[in-house]
Amino acid sequence: MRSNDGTRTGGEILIDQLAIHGVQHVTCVPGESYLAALDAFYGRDFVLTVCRHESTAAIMAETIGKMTGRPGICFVTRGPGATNASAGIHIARQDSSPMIVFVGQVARRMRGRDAFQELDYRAVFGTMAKWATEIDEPSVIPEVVAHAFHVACQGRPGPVVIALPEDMLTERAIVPDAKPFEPVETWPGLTDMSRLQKLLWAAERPVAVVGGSRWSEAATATLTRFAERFALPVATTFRRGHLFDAEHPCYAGDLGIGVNPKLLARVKRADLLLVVGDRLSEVPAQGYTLLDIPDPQMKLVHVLPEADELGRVYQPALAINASPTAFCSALEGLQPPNEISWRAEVETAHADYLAWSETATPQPGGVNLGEIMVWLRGELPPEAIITIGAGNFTGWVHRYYRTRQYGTLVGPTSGSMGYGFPAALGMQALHPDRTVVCVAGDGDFLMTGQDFATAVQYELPVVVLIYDNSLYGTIRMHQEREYPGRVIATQLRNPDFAAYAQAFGGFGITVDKSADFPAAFAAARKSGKPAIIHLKADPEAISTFATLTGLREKALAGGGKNGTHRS
Ligand SMILES: Cc1ncc(C[n+]2csc(CCOP(=O)(O)OP(=O)(O)O)c2C)c(N)n1
Ligand SMILES: [Mg+2]
Repeated sequence: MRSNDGTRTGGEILIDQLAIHGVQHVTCVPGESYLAALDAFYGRDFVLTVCRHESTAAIMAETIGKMTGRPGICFVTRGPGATNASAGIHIARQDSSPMIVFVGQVARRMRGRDAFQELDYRAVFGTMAKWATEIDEPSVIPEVVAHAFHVACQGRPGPVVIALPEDMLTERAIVPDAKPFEPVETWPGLTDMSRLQKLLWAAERPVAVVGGSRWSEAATATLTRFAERFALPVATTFRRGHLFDAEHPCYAGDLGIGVNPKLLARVKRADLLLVVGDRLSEVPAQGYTLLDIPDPQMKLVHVLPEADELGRVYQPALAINASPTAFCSALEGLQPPNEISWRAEVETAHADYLAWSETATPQPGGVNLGEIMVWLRGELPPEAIITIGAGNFTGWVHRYYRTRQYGTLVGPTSGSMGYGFPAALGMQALHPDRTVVCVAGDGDFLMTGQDFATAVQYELPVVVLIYDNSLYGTIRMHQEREYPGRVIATQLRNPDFAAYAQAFGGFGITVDKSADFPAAFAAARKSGKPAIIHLKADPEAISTFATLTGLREKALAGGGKNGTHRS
């Protein structure tokens, strides 16, 4: 109950700040450590989702941060709540997503005694989060929270952890609110853009690569116009496929795991590489083999919103410290040469992509996830959202699904299993009217699958496809390559996932032939409920281009590494 003497509790001041900064969605698992903050949500206009596990709450918040560019907000209890949430905090760090995690803390006078569920959050999250802090006085809440929004969003975005001592949340204070936070774009200089223009005019085989965060629908539209004007082949980096329309004539493909060899060759032999928004970290850089380090073989133009990241691994010919949205606006001022000598290249690049993703490769067993992806891409509208976690099953999504719109492919660049399902919940909460399809592995799904209960509770009608190969398939693949025939700790005995969905109050159906998928999908959508389609796959179908037996035989014959997916 609010007092009328001008004072507010720490909890009330905090929740008022969240409203002021424009927060709409909050996820949580409750705890007695932050009851006063929870109480301050009572009767307020937030969409508050209570989850069954803090990893779900944190990943949902990370997804909301990733796709809106404003921090996703998550509340968890001290100790075990915080450590459970750490999966999402690590993802937000690696994926450069803005997020703020509020964590309960023991009362101030008890700190340092190893009190019940006590943790030193600055120490525990000091290297994992972008910033970890604790609020000692309710009077500084507006200042610390405004700063947290700034830190989470500026430069390279990331997670902030804020610990809230229990007695601080109930203490009263008189303090003015902070002003609403607005993210600041970092603009490229005129000299940067004229140097880029010169480099483009001198180029013979330029390629653009886009990835990272801090994008927007408007920025991707501007980038597309730039690509059209310059006839530039554009590739997207690992799990950032939503940044460029896959059906656009300038799209060159996905620079992730299991990459099209023709795309790899094209990027390697480019004489000018324009990398926008992405660090070109280990996975898109193909285990750091794509570009010579530190001095790349081609002229590299690296555009990132954080000066510290520029030159960290690669020495660019031109480093531009700018956020993708600001940089793309500035691209409107560049002029293409009168004659674009590389025009035929863009056509070949797109043709290579189409050929690579056109038809699913044949696979052992009745279910071919490639065929299902090909069907879905013809069936789903461009605004439908696909979410994924980590595992070999994602290879079929990356290769055969064609993302056409900003914000419609959500996956962990950090390769964290268990991501896709909470991401689907986050995206469905953000976009109640869109179709949201989560493609999960059998191992992947059960890392956060208890929150199917959350989907049912909030009537979030996501459709989950579980690719059940009864394996931690990715690891089995590596096992067969490195230790052929010595199978250990990678076999899974799974539940009946259709019955699982039904037991929770959702819709469940089993499919063991690709041809039965369209009817199953239609039934799932028609049910209007959260749904699981249990895809019974043949374990032999280990990736888009290998079988388990094939891998084993090759390794036994001393054929060396086969080089497929990592996670
Ligand atoms: C949280 C987490 N734990 C472990 C791993 C290591 N790992 C990567 S892929 C994988 C197996 C994935 O199995 P599944 O979801 O069934 O997909 P599959 O590879 O069989 O298609 C494992 C254990 C990881 N990436 N993330
Ligand atoms: Mg599996």
